[in-house]
Amino acid sequence: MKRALITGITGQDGSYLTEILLDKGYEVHGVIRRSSSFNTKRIDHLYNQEELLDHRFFLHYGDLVDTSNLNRLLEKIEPDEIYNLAAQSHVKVSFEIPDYTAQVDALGTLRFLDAIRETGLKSTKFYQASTSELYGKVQEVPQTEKTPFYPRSPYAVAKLYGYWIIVNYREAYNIYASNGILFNHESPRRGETFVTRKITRAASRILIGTQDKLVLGNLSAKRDWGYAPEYCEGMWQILQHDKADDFVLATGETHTVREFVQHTFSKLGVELEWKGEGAKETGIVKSIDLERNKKVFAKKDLVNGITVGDTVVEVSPNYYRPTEVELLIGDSSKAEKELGWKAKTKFEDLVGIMADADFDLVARKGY
Ligand code: NAP
Ligand code: F7E
Repeated sequence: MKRALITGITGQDGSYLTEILLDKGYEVHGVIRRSSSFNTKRIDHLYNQEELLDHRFFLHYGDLVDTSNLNRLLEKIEPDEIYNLAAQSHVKVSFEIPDYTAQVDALGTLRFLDAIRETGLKSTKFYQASTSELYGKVQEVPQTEKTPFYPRSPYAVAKLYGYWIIVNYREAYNIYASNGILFNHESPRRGETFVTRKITRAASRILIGTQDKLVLGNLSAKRDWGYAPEYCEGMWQILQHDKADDFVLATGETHTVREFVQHTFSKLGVELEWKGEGAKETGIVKSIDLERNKKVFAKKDLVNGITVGDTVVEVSPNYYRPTEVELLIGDSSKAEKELGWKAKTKFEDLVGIMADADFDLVARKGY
């Protein structure tokens, strides 16, 4: 039985990857941080399954800033595969805590690689969660494995170190270490402060009447958004390749934040019109299809939070970033050719999955 060690197991990707690896018959070990409140809600459902009783799913306390802890974990578990997903992953927050972001996202990767080297676990394969944020102020459209990097945030600069230390340890010490350069991937498990989830959650709450407005930053930023479970399967495929290498995973389509908002409301039966520009831009309710909501949700009376003419979207410069990444669109032909990986879920379907899940959650629980 193969043994995998996942850092960041309590995050969006960690939870999907755990399901995928348990399904494939792996023994899965996850690193969790000590927290003053529960931080395992994305993996709690796995506790009730046979895997735990089967002794195939284990959690260990740890932190990427604690070198001796990482060494101990490696010695104890001797994993065949390591997926390093742990990170301070919020780009805007990285401007507030740049030192901590570098400690975790850059040096955390180094600590792990060094632990592999020191424990002599040379056959262990290592996956590094690299990111399309490396391209930042893009030097080429679309972005491939060969596009030069130009990071635009402390997060991206820290991840740039992570990327290159992987390449260096691969070349210097012959460690099997690969970078997955993943473009944005989303799901109903996405953290609530990332823009997609913020939008689908807010739109649901606005319809039901528990929130007045959705306040966002740069509506014109463009992202290549895919569906997270497919990208987590891609992580596994990257480590099954005969040699360690770096791969872009992306959909090849790009959309603005504004389009994400428009499609979310539309999916929930509300058409918006946009007025003004920049920080004065607003999204106003043009029409509400109550019949459609009645059919889809069978909960017509729930959708009573808005009327035609209401301003439901506003812009606040508080959400602008000191340096922004304006456009991302990836080309994952290499992954398709060498791994057989291709994104399947289209933008509108992704919006639909997330909007439905959040509407359902808000309707049932009110948040
Ligand atoms: P996420 O939901 O923010 O999860 C981050 C995980 O890292 C959480 O489990 C978190 O633990 C853990 N963590 C944070 N700091 C840690 C530390 N010091 N020591 C140990 N664990 C720590 O992120 P995600 O969306 O799943 O992304 C997974 C990885 O892929 C991240 O490295 C991210 O930077 C990268 N990435 C993400 C995307 C994307 O679009 N999602 C794209 C490219 C790359 P808590 O639960 O305790 O906070
Ligand atoms: O922002 C704009 C914002 O925070 C997307 C992380 O997983 O993907 C993620 O990073 C865009 C940006 O994701 C708001 O300015 C507008 O242009 O959802 P986000 P991100 O910065 O792309 C990459 C690949 C990672 O690696 C990261 O770990 O949306 N935007 N208004 C906003 N963004 C947020 N968060 N909140 C707003 O109100």
